[in-house]
Amino acid sequence: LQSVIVETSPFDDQKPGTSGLRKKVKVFMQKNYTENFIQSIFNALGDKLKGATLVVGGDGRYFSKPAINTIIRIASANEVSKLIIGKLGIFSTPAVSAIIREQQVLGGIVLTASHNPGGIRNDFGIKYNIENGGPAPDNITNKIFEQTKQITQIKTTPTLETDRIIDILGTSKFNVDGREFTVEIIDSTINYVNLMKQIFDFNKLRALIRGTEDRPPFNILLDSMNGVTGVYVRNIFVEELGASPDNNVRRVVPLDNFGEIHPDPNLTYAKDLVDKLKENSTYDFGAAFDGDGDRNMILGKNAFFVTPSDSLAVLANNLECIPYFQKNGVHGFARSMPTAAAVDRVAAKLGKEMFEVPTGWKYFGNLMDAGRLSLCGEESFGTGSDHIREKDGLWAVLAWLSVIEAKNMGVEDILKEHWTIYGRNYFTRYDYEECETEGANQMMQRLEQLIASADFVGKSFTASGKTYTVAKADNFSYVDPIDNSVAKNQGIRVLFEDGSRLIYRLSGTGSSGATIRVYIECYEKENVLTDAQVMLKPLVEIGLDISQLKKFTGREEPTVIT
Ligand code: VG1
Ligand code: CO
Repeated sequence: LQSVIVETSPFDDQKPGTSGLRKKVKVFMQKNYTENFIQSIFNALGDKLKGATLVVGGDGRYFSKPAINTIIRIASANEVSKLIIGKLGIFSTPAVSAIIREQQVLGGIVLTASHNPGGIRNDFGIKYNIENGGPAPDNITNKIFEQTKQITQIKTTPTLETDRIIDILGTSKFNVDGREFTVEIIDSTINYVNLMKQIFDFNKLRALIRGTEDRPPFNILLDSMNGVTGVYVRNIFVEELGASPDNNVRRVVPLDNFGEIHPDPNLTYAKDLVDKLKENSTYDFGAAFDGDGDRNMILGKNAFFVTPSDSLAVLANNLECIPYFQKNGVHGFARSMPTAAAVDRVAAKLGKEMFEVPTGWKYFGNLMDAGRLSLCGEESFGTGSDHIREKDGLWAVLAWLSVIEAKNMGVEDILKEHWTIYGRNYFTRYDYEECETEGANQMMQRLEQLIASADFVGKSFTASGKTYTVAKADNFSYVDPIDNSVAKNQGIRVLFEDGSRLIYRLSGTGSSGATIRVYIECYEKENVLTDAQVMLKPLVEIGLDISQLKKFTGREEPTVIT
């Protein structure tokens, strides 16, 4: 086969966001749009690409197949020697990270828009992961973006037959420009399931789920939300751990449009699961995952909700019950800046290093590679450890079940015990999705000016009888302790004297308009059993007042509250 050069011209909107390039499917369908971005990734990799192996796969959403075929052809012409691809394109984000590390390959291309809806009218996405298995850091995504602005040529092999290639397991070899090019189609669950078996005690987890002579079965309900985790859930929970395919798992067949739902595990978009747990009090535990399998939501009996910030803190406090940490030790902890500081209290008590990084998993990678970080999380339903370099929804559920097994306690009791020891960081996030970009930008600019004004620090705000005084305000920036790279403009923070916080950010994962996120947190030492929305109401009012959000966006209510 002979490669050819196709002339092209740049698109000006291919800047990767918090987690890759995400756009409507129809944007990716434009002539050369996907081709340009793939070629730009390869251009940014430069000489490293020659003779390299890459992993390709994703959540199987609509447009994955044509995108994979495009990647195969362009990779073959760009002197990549081998692609490892999940059958039917199926590869959860954590499983991609795991196999990049296990096979020690150059990197991977993950085809997903994560928790964004899929299908022809919705979103597609492309993300590059580096050799440590993690999302490309800013210096690489910036390089890719530079390439997208300059690109003039695409190298491809149009005669390479890709039809049905990803439907069948096995290896195909091609000769392109006199070089051998290999495409290996694998079952992407195998390596991942083996990794989980090394990390957790499957015998104990099986006993928990199936019950023993002196303990009834612990009744779980896992919701894959028609996303990619379905195949992994069936494999791990049904086949390995003996869960019932009828009663313990749901929506486990990956669909390319996620059955028209929003595959985002939170109280709004996974309401179906919440309702199931409320209706049926024989369920002890519920969990949901997002489209690409890196997010998780944890629920207890009667849908008792565990905030991701609390989930992180509880796991941090109990890691020693998991064989992986018994063997490797527990180094430091980390959270993204908007994540509530519950885990900080655990770190302080256990004498572990604690890091606060910008939003996005890519900021955890260096710390993990340096051996200073074992467990981290984000308020956006992301939890994970240094077993890979992505957040990992299934790992989080297995970790929770390990803690439940070891403590022989239910979810709610574990949380209450935790709050009694550490106090409670109440947290909520208000999302205003698809606002007009101009209004959202103006709101952020005005906030930036406001917090810079001389009298802002020391100012008091009162709502519903509660008063908060500003101790510090800034636009968060972060210096990576390992490579000293700097990330600026990561969100406006208003920090109050009692430790309460208001944070404002614009999302970097949306595909149209602007999404404003407002993060609201307060800490209570004694009063730990109040409803979070009730507890945080005064701060929410102050947050809306300070930002004049309603005026700038015209929105009375948030789209989603988590
Ligand atoms: C959101 C979350 C962030 C997460 C990112 C990717 O980003 O806030 O915490 O890392 O999504 O998650 P943003 O910029 O929209 O706030 V996923 O599951 O898309 O890989
Ligand atoms: Co995701």
